[in-house]
Amino acid sequence: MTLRLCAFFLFISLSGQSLAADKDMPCNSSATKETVNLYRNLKKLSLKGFMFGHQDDLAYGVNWRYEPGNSDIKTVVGNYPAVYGWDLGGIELGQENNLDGIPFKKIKQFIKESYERGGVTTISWHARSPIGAEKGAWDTTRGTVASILPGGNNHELYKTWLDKIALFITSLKGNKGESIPVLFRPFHELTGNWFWWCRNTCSEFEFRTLWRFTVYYLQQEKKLNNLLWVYNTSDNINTAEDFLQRYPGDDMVDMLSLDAYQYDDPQKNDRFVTGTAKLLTLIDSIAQTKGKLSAFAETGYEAIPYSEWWTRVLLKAIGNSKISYVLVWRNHGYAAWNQKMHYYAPYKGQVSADDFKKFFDLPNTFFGRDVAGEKLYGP
Ligand code: BMA
Repeated sequence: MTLRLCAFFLFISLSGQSLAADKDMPCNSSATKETVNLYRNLKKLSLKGFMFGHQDDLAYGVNWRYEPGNSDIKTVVGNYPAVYGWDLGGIELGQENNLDGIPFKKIKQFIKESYERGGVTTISWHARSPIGAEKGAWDTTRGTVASILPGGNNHELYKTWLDKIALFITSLKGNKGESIPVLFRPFHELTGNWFWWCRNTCSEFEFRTLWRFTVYYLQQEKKLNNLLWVYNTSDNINTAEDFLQRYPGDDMVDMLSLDAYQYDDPQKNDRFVTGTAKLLTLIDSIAQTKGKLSAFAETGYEAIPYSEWWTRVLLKAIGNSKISYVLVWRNHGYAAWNQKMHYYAPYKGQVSADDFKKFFDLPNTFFGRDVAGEKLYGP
């Protein structure tokens, strides 16, 4: 066994329960000041309401791309979202652009810009499968996870991926040189059956080891102390046991979260509202017991054809759960691959724009101006 491998096993057996017992601290006891502050402030903020987030908000929207200062959300409510989602898929290959074509250099700029305004950054990672490359993250060949774990054929390759992630995250610095805190949500929708890390492709033990190795490597080897770790399932679960089946441990998670999309017509049935409300209540209660944060990490109704979706559907689905934020997916615009519009946030003139304004005006929905006032990175 190499020295590094020993260090990993030592780390995973020693880390944990005693450190994680302090509910005022993120799971990384060496987290930077700003990261600890963010963690504590998000807990306080979640008692008053939830933040609104949008994926790729500053990069493009419906009918525009890379216009400095632009944001579809801003065209509707005159304000930016509070949370900005980005994806690092493609960084592992050394690509210049992520899987949706955004240059990583621009993502870095957008993160700095939004952080300086007081916004919150969350990062997901649609990493390409090391085995079924042509399907990208959406390959479900069994054994992929096993191949990148310590001792696996692709383990060294996986470490080079993490090196690239670390280089990017380390480069995120505020004006004073401080590291910008990031809500990091790797291996998302883990209870699904569409990504190479989903539950149909690896055992519970393999998934937990993947998570724990990733935390170990980024934290101990790469010294990243600006990450809050976000555990995320899709909505094909029913119970706390389902949600926690692959949970890597309280010592390696800061936030518990759900992804759930509206697919059917909300005016014909309320499945999305009732199903999501039930799961968010469940996840929120698990988070409260564990002293963790919770979030509705991805949602949306593609092209939002129902004009009152924000107040009559999303708001009800969230109910009284104490989530930190809800984030809707990206505003790609026209999607040539399936010949329809692919967007989840309103833009000026979109049919749900007026309803979104009502949602924005509520005292418990937080946008850019609200989080700027909250000073989430300060004591
Ligand atoms: C999906 C779609 C894809 C995109 C992927 C990762 O939901 O938006 O077009 O590549 O997310 O961002």
